[in-house]
Amino acid sequence: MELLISSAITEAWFNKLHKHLDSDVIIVGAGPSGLLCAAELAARNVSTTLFESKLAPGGGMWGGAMLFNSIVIQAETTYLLDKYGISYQPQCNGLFTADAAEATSALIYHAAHNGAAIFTGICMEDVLVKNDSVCGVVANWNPVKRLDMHVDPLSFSSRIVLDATGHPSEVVKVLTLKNDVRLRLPDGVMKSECSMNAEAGEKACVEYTGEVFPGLYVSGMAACGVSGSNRMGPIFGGMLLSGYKAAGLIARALG
Ligand code: 48H
Repeated sequence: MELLISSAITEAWFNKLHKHLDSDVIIVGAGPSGLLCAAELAARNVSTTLFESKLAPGGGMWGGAMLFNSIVIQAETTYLLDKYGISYQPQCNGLFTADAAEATSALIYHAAHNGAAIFTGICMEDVLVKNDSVCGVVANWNPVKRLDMHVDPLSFSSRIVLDATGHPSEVVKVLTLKNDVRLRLPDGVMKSECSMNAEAGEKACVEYTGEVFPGLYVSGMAACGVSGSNRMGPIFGGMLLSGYKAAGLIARALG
């Protein structure tokens, strides 16, 4: 019995890996914007691979604010909660709250159920750049990175990569550190995130969601970060709208 269990797990996992060595889209980071984008793309039969460095997908949505695990969303975002079966309660001034555990687990479930392949514990450490275009990522086990083990990574190709790594904007950071590139951003360079301003940050997060370099898109806090926009605190409407917008742009680009 034990060996049958081991065999079933390794066969299923390596089948998933082989199927996703090459995909239409690689999403790096399974926070709310990456998960929403993955769920939307997979629902359109786009082959979607999601790498998350932590054990659990969900990013910053589990924790709400200061570990008070409720999230806030605006009235104009509730249609996305309805679409993904997440319940919410009205508060004041057009704001709503949702349970962080329900909201996060719903996004994870729909991304996986719609067909996105979610790989956890795997960390993007570099990008593939060919013909002046990003065409995949280089990844390794997160524990290997953390233990600073000298182990070479594996490469994964895709037509499009989405940086959904949140505050650190890891994919754009590594692209600009290792390559002499100009980004499709004001001044052509990556900026740093600015201090808290909820209204401005929510607007910028959606506005700057898009392609920053051929083959490389940004969403969520990464879109705020690279554009030098404000953070917005524990309001998640912008993250969901950003993931939704990224999926629409990417689906259109794939044709
Ligand atoms: C693989 C990686 C890597 C890597 C990071 O931070 P997230 O939740 O991302 P968003 O942008 O969808 O949501 C942001 C939101 O949670 C938030 O932080 C807000 C609203 N802050 C406002 C404020 O003022 O503070 O998720 C990103 C995910 C995480 O799970 C990381 O573990 C993962 O990306 N990640 N995965 N390879 N190199 N780097």
